[in-house]
Amino acid sequence: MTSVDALPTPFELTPETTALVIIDMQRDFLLPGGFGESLGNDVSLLQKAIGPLRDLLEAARAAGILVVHTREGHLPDLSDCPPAKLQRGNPSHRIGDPGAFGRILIRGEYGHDIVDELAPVEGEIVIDKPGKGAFYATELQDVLTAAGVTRLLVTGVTTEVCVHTTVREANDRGYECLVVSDCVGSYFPEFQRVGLDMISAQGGIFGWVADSAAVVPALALASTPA
Ligand code: C5J
Repeated sequence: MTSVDALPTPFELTPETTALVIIDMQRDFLLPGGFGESLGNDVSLLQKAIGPLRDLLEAARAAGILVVHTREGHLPDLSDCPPAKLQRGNPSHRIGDPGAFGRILIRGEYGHDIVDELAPVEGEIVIDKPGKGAFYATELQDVLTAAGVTRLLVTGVTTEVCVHTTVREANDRGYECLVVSDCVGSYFPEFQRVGLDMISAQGGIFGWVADSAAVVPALALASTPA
């Protein structure tokens, strides 16, 4: 066991009970010309997370901890998309509409998949989720239980939407979550700052926050045989 220097207190890292969760690092959200940019967002704010996250992913693979990737999206017939979600937002860019990288947020389309830099390798879990939270209508909790995981390193996009929703869901289910601050991204700098502050405020109301410079060496240390 190793301690990560984190807010509001050190976070105990135990590789055998910890998973790296990578939320929605999908082309639709991150690539220039994609869905995210078509809504007027600056995707470079999200792309900043790719480099640190690739390093963290390599460290997690080297440490042998469970790696879980998620993808937000829907079945081609949209039967798993509530009307309230479908009808929300810019009418010319709705879920299922044609986009630069295929139908927007539809499973199997190029834009729905994970960016090349963070592509899952064999043995890693990929959870397809219809909602913002990774626990809602998915097998995530069963997967974590079967693996004996109780502590999550949470990363991905966007900080205030799918990362936050997932951390809140996890917290209510009893998981200890550490959000890796430079491995999450928001289109809105203010939401990034406040979203991270909200995790560790009030004595860690939703969990812990640390940057990858603190987590990566701790992962290496924790997984080195004594
Ligand atoms: C959004 C997400 N922002 N993955 N999805 O709609 O955060």
